[in-house]
Amino acid sequence: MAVEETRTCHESLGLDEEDLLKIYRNMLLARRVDERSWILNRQGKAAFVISCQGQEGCQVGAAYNLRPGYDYVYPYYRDHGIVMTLGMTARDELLALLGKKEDPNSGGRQMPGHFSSRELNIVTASAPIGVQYPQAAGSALAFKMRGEDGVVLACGGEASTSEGDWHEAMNMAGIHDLPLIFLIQNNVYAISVPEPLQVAGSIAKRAEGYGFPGHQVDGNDVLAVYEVAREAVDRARRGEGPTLIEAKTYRMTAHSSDDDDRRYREREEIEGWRQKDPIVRFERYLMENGVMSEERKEEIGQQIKDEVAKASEYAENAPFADPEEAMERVYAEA
Ligand SMILES: Cc1ncc(C[n+]2csc(CCOP(=O)(O)OP(=O)(O)O)c2C)c(N)n1
Ligand SMILES: [Mg+2]
Repeated sequence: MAVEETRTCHESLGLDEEDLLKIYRNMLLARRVDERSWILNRQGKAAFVISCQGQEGCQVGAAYNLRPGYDYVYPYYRDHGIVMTLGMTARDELLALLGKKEDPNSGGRQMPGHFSSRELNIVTASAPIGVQYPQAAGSALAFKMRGEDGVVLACGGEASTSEGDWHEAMNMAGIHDLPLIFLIQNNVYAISVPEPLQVAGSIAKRAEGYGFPGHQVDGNDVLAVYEVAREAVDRARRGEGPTLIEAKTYRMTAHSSDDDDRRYREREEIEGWRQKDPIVRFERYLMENGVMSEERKEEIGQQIKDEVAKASEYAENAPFADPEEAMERVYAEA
């Protein structure tokens, strides 16, 4: 079921040490915010958590290629690593989690994980699986019609490829050579449904039927994802059309804070994937290549811990939105 593990090397990708440490920080920040979110949930402060844990490699690796505020992004609910790479902060994330007035995504109206930012061109998400794809194709068509070199990144899990919307958007992208990148994060489960009961054949190979390239990549190797996404982004900017990326990864937590995954998967299976944790793997890579020492790792870890603690304190003390404002900015005002 797992794709072969890869070892991609940063020099051949033109990434310097500063890039690598930025990528590392983004992955670690996403993980620590996520962990903090579960604590807030267990304390009864956060109603609902939906995690990125295990998927930070494919998220940060892909998003590191984008031009924030220029390219358009249609993330799905696990994409904390993507939105934070684009510029959302731990504070923004935790304000959203707790449904606070200052939440920049929706002022506390949306569920957590339904990202939105005008400045970052993150288009607001709806809860039905797959509806983002045709919208993303529309944005990509707009870039093309205007003759601009922007690209659109649209994300989802493997189960979203079972939706008609995904196929319609793939077809549209293929017909019009749209600057659209589909990043499918195949994390083996759709709530309790395992991949073999969701996907027949290969997701990556489906691209061929729509007339454009599809790649399967080790989604827990951040540099491998960066490389394949860079190729896709360059191709889209050159006006050559879409790419499908299937990143093979694993959902390390339960589906959400409302799910009990002990009912449908073995602890040993999770443990096996923990050995391939994308953050641990990247730490090992950075240390082996002399980019990060043990002391530097401690220092970065502490900085991020402090940043998340501060953000959490701020978000916990921030006021809730006023009930009278609930309908504002939901419907167009006459
Ligand atoms: C159209 C639709 N059907 C069902 C659901 C309920 N639902 C929410 S998440 C989810 C699983 C999606 O799995 P996948 O696409 O693999 O993403 P993952 O959660 O594994 O990251 C389902 C079935 C929904 N939101 N929308
Ligand atoms: Mg899935």
